[in-house]
Amino acid sequence: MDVTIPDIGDAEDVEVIEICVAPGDAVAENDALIVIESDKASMEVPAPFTGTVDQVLVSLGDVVNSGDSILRMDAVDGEERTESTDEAVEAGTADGSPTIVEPPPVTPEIAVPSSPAAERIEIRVPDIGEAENVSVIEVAVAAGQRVAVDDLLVVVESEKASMEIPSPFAGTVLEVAVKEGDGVEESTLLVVLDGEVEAPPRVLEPASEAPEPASEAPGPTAPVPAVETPVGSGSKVYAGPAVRRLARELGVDLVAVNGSGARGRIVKDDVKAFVKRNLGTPATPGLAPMEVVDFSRYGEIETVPLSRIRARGAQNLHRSWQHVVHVTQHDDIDVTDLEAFRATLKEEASARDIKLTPLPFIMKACVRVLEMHPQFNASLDPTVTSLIVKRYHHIGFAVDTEDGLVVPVVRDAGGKGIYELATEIARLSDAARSKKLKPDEMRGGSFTISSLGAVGGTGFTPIVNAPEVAILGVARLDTRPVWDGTAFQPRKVLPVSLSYDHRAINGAEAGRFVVDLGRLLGDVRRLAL
Ligand code: CAO
Repeated sequence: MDVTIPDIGDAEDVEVIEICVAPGDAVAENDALIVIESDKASMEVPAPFTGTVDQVLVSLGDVVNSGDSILRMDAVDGEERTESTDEAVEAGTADGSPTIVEPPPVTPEIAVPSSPAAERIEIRVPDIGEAENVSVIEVAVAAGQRVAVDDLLVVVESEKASMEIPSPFAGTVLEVAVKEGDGVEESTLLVVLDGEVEAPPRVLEPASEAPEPASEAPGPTAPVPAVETPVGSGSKVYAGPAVRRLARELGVDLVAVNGSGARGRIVKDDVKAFVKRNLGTPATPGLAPMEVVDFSRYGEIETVPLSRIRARGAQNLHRSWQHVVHVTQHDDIDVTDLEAFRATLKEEASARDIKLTPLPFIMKACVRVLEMHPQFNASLDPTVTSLIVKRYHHIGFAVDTEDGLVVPVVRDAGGKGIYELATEIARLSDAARSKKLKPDEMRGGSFTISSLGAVGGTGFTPIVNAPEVAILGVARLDTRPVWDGTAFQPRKVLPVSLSYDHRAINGAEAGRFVVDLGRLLGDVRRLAL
């Protein structure tokens, strides 16, 4: 029997983003067969009956519509079926027909007093169609926490779809009215905000009645069912309900899992691979817990919740710190000639609307040194028995944003010229600061640079961005007296600090890396060789 795409409402040309079965697979009624995604929702198409998959008729990325056949199944329960799946859906028969969760409407339920200066804003569960057994699976905020527009507040989930409810306004959370596990329904109060309602919100009424937004200024967005809008926090989880369920069963925090699906979506295999990897990792001896101190005994205190980016960053840094055997190699590089060259380019660069800082030169030089020392452009396999050397050079760089540290990645940095690198660095750091980075723009790095050059300092110990094996820290360049054998000369000196995983790299190799980097940055004509 053909299984078809059921009625998906107004959605058209939806994409197949996950195929959960293969020919020969035995499936139980309601097991997910494929996952489709429109711009508003992702939906699982479940098996209409227990049986065996005979043939899969669609591929990843295919575009489908209501009524399209997606696969062929043999029923094993011996039940004679006379109606087509489509007919069953149209007739609205519950038994055996594929069920979907309609994409919820795009209007968050917000009760705002009419005055634009209104402060108390109630965020409620929006219309969730016929979804049943909806519960809160994640509460992302706490009372007292400051939130920005679009920051995640709560994730609710039915049996078939999960929906993220973002904040429609910037403000402070006054009250969180639900906790994880609470059952909710349409209009259940979730969060009360002390909102900064400066401009008329973009969506307060159903779309058809809403006035056109006056500008492109960011406004509140709708709850996003089953998917996150990749706004660049990198901290939200982009996964469907079945994957969330599996993760919960296995005790996996999806925040730590990298998605390999379309647009970085986490699929079941990612969760399984994550579990496998962690099982293969030698156990770290337990740490004695930190003493819990009541600081208020010693004076006035204020508890400031960490943003999700900071909280996630803290976890990642701690994980890297625990797993990586860190050593840091410091050096001072004479960049007098580079700085003179950069000065001659200033005008030309600004005519191209480019701000030419030392960073693109450093990035270019790093790629050349990584080509000479490929073991730095690598990752250890989870069992620490081999080194996975990458033939590509995607260079991450730390960007300091209001919400915390974000590491966008410049793809194929070696193939780009200095101006192109400068443009890409500026584009990615702007996107990071305006929370517009796409998840894919933060993935796949093979080496990272952390530059505090604009800030100051004479050196620091960067933490390796595991599973990479090395990171270059760059401090502020300064004019110093350098002895040339007969006299002190004023030279521009750039302090660098290379942290590396000593399990993958020896100290002598790291020494040679910084010496070669110094040679290239000391005479950038060598970059052309
Ligand atoms: N020494 C002296 N001056 C430097 C310098 C250095 N090493 N690096 C940059 N500068 C100067 C630039 O030339 C620029 O000066 P002008 O405005 O006069 O041209 C100024 O500092 C500001 O540079 P920038 O920060 O705008 O640009 P950048 O290319 O150097 O860096 C970025 C971009 C995104 C890396 C940076 O803005 C940033 O966020 N850095 C912080 C990274 C961080 O937090 N790292 C720590 C993470 S923990 O490991």
